[in-house]
Amino acid sequence: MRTPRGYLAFWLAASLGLWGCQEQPASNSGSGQSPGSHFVLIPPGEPAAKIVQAAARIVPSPAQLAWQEMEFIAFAHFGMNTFTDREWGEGTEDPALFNPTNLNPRQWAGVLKEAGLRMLIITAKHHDGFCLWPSRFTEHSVKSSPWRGGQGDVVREAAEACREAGLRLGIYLSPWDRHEPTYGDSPAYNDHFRSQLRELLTNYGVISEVWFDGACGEGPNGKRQEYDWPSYYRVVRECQPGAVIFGMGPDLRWVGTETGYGRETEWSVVPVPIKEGAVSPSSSLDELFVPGDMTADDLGSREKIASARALAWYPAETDVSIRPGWFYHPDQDNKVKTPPQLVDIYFSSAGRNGVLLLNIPPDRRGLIHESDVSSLLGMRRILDRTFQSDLTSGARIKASSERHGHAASYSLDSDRETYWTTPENVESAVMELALPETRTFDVAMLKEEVRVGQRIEEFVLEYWNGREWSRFSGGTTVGYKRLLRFPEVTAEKVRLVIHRSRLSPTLSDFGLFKLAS
Ligand code: FUL
Repeated sequence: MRTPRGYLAFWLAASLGLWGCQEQPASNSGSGQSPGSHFVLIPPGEPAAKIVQAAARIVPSPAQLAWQEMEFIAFAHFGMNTFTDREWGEGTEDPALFNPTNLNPRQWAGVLKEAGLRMLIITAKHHDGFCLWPSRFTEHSVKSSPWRGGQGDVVREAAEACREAGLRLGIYLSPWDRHEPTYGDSPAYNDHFRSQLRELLTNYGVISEVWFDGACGEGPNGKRQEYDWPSYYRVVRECQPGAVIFGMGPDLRWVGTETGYGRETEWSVVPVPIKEGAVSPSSSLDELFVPGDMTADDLGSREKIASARALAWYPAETDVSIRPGWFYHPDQDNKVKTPPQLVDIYFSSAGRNGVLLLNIPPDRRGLIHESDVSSLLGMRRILDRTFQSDLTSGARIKASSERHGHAASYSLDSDRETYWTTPENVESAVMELALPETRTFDVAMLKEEVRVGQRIEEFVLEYWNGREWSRFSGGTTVGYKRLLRFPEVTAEKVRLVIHRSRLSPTLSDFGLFKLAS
């Protein structure tokens, strides 16, 4: 943690014009190596054009990039509610009710892996306070249940199963706790919460995501707990420097709905809420961040960033359940989302610059139910068949301009290290693709090289119909991955027209596909 240098230095430097959109150190994983930073403070009075340039240079931290590259991850809501048929428990449930008959996280991991999901986030403690691991700090846990004679640990079994299957592990630890007696006595509960967090982050190997839910249903006469968020972040950074903090934390934001559908325009660089008043320029985002509402439609347009006090790489995670509820309910066995519904959600989340977090709640046996398995595998078959052959293979590509060392052809190769871009300040471009023969497609994939920032603001896809260029798709943002679906196009020539971008557009991947059924 860097020591604040005081506010005076900031105002002095800013008023002398010495300090324009200065880049701040990444607050996690000591990411001094990245070419840019994932957070900048904007000095008061900064011209709009300079803010746009600063935004274009913001990049993900290494932990954020690793998270983004997973694309599709799983939630497992499992706990007391599984056995009481509820969504929000009261905290007064008898631990004796928790008794899965055949708990097998290896089955979960096997299914998730086969379905192409890369991480499992487990609800170690939901709002009812019942802990899936034998916490030293409460009796309200698996150790007071009959399951495995009180010797069981669901988090450990899940951690081992994930490690064996090559999946990452994340934990959900609900800040709102309806069982814990200290909840509402702020300092005491903050201590309790940090202790539980530390237990989970030190005893179960590598944890890649920590999920801080903002939900609290206490109501006007309920308990009031002031969470000491910065102190929670410090525990995460200390114990798991490679982890990202979701929701009430500064690394990942909630997309804003629980439908699985992200925004058409999804900026990963957005104004972030920070403490009121003057701030020291040497503060990290962890020190300044104040959890706030990030659910508006427009978060990152030029208009929005023009009035920002701070900008950060703060990408969207899109959560949704495979069933109507977050927890397993037997009467929802026939309401599991179908493979086409899951594919539609994938296109509208992972295909809109987000990471899809799909909840698959284990049942009372402690297994992923057969209906869910069949939907997941059906979805995977459609996605695999759709993306197995890229119809741009063998194509020639040329760009209206390219920067030295960043040829247009780099957007077609499979090398993840290479990308196309224009010289700085060339903010529009045309990329023309000549396919080796006439081909039919109805899906396009675009990817920006987010390791240098997110830049594209408006684009159109066109094909040559023999007489003129004709539009078949288009959009605003691209980001890490943009998937577009459109009525079938049969053509030999296709072009991407980037009408507007920040600084200089980049493209690391350009693909065309035929949707499988
Ligand atoms: C919400 C919670 O209240 C739900 O129970 C669920 O855990 C969902 C993912 O987040 O805020």
